[in-house]
Amino acid sequence: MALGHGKDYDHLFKLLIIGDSGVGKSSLLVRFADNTFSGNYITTIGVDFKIRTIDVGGERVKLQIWDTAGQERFRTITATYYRGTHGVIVVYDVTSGESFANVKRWLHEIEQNCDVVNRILVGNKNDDPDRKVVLSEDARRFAHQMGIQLFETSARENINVEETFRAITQLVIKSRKEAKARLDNDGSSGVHGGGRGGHGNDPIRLNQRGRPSNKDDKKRRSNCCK
Ligand SMILES: Nc1nc2c(ncn2[C@@H]2O[C@H](COP(=O)(O)OP(=O)(O)OP(=O)(O)O)[C@@H](O)[C@H]2O)c(=O)[nH]1
Ligand SMILES: [Mg+2]
Repeated sequence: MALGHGKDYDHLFKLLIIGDSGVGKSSLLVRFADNTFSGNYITTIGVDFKIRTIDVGGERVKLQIWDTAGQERFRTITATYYRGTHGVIVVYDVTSGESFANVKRWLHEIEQNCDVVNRILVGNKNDDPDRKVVLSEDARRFAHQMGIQLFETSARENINVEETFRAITQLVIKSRKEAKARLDNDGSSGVHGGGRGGHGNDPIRLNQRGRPSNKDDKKRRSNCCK
């Protein structure tokens, strides 16, 4: 294991959990970090975070996981927590069609705050078939359209929670390796004029219209890490 400079991990990633109020964001985090569950509902005020270190492919990954408030009145606060985020977990409640319909809104919020970021979709409370209203098939189709992986979980029954956090962590590791490979490539080809580690080898960013993005775009979307 290559642990550098007294650190007890190889990677430190910041993850963010978003979604409507009451879908079970805090419950998923508590299940993942402390392996507990409470049926009591204590709505999150502002933001909270927990840390857990996991082993992925022989590497120690320290996850700093931020749990945001779903309530509308906290929206202006939580937007600032996108800064430095590597991966976002968007949660809906499989027993609430409204929370599923609002996923589009949450994905839009990510777009507003991040240039490129890893995302994963989670349908929580998947533990009572009688109460389930968001069909797996519909959710799968939507996730496919959006190019996101879908996990149906239960924080209460501890179903798929570990798998969800591992999947987003693996996505982050993969995209970081790809970004590093791209940088190394650019550096050695000299296409951008700068040497390795110089300022001239930044890749040109394209906006949604395929044009080089201007400073305003960068400013608006520079909150997340790739
Ligand atoms: N049946 C079931 N209930 C759950 C599950 N996860 C959470 N709940 C319940 O749903 C309620 C809301 O859960 P929270 O985790 O507080 O929801 P939240 O998304 O953090 O809500 P905000 O902090 O208001 O945004 C609580 O009463 C939980 O016990 C689950 O997997 N299954
Ligand atoms: Mg909460």
